[in-house]
Amino acid sequence: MIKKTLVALSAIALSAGTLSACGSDGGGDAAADGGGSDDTITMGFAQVGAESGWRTANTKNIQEAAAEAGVDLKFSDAQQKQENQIKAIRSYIQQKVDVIAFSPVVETGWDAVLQEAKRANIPVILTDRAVDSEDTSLYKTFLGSDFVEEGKKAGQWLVDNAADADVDGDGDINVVELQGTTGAAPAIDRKEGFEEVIAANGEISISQSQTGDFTRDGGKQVMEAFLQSEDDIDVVFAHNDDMGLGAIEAIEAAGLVPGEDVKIITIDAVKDGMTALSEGKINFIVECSPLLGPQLMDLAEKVLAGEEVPTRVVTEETTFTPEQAAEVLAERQY
Ligand code: GYE
Repeated sequence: MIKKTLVALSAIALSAGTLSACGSDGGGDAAADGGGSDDTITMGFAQVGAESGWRTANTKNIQEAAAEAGVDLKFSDAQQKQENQIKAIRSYIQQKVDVIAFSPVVETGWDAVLQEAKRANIPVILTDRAVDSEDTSLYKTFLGSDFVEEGKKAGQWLVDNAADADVDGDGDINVVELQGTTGAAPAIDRKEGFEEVIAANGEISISQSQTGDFTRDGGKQVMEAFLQSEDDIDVVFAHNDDMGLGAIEAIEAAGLVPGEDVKIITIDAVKDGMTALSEGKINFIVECSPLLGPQLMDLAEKVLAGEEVPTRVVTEETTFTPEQAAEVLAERQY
């Protein structure tokens, strides 16, 4: 535990009699009382879940970056449930970790637990997803992608390739949308960015839009329903690769050729998505990097050392066509 936090915590311990037993047995559990008296940073990380290839890569990267930086990481998986994330954060507050980082499953409903962290003097770093709290003093910084920009890049590809995307040649480009988790920042923002850009072309419209919860299975089921309810779908815009991969299964099961009979645009660029892109089953992927671990550890160290950090750190990302995917596939780590 770092010294600055120790001072703050001892003030809390004094005012809260129940905490006085902490570490008093001599052989106390260093992890339980926040890491002991050395300079090791203890971080509590409340992850969303394991819903997608992106999330798996993100978790692995954070765990590896913590080990590399010598950060004592306490990790929890909320199985995509906000109540589980709130419980995990409360337990980190109780354990008196030095810093809490989390990727909020949805945008709303965090103020109460973030107030609790603030009262306990534990800084919070938002990782990957934003909260909609008006009180920005509830967190130190937000590290992650610009999801509106990602949605715009996806929409721009469609506008630029509109002629090709009118698969049935009827003059209308009929798009179905597989949304991410309802209420999640990437679902809200990707939709917004995409809609803003496609508005430039009056022939492009979204006929159906539903959540597939960022999972492969969700994408497959929703796509099956879309295909049953209309037969002139030209384009699928999936908010992540996994849902796009699920849609490919549904399209193939319906006797259609993904990437040809139905164009597919996704976001993430994980290895399975890039493989499908290089095979022409997906037509375009907007990259969203899950490799946030090293920057997160760096920000945590700075915040705890009392250094100024930017309130927003945006991840740098690119886009991929099938040809570009084929070129980088061999080196893709995740
Ligand atoms: O795109 C999706 C994951 O929050 C950016 O969550 C992340 C998203 C990512 O489940 O695959």
